[in-house]
Amino acid sequence: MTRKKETKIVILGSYNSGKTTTLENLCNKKTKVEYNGTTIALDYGNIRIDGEKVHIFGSPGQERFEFMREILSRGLDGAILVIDSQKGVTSIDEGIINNLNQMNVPYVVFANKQDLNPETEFKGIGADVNVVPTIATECKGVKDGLDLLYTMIKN
Ligand SMILES: Nc1nc2c(ncn2[C@@H]2O[C@H](COP(=O)(O)OP(=O)(O)OP(=O)(O)O)[C@@H](O)[C@H]2O)c(=O)[nH]1
Ligand SMILES: [Mg+2]
Repeated sequence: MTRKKETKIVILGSYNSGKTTTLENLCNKKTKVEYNGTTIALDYGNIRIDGEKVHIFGSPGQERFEFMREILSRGLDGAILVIDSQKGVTSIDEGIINNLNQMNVPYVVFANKQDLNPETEFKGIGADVNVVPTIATECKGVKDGLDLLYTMIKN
């Protein structure tokens, strides 16, 4: 019996950019492993889109967890890069973008914390990349952004 292919999406981005908050707003059932409010292993949740199961993994943002980002990114179908719009693109984000481009994986950028700084154009993000303005704490933009990524993965 062949198992139906399920989709794997990973949420990446720098420390404190809003990855866990984004995942919490996208998924009904979720698990997170945090210490003092920062992700130390992973977040996990799932959601159904068009009847198909989509697994969403949230990565830790701290630099020392590079190994965890690498493990979580194995076999991914698509990625969400969450950027703190106040801080812009960090060196960690640049590394993530390079990896995603090399792996030829579809991704969207969430320009998060729009309530603090309504900036959506960032140095280091190609003009061909979809940038979605989000306020994860208010659940604004995140579902539309996920739908956009899902469409990119399926096409
Ligand atoms: N004002 C504002 N605060 C936000 C927004 N999204 C997240 N935050 C806050 O930013 C802080 C970090 O959010 P998290 O979701 O834990 O960020 P993270 O990227 O998972 O952080 P790490 O796991 O440590 O890398 C929390 O205090 C959130 O409430 C937003 O859109 N606007
Ligand atoms: Mg987190």
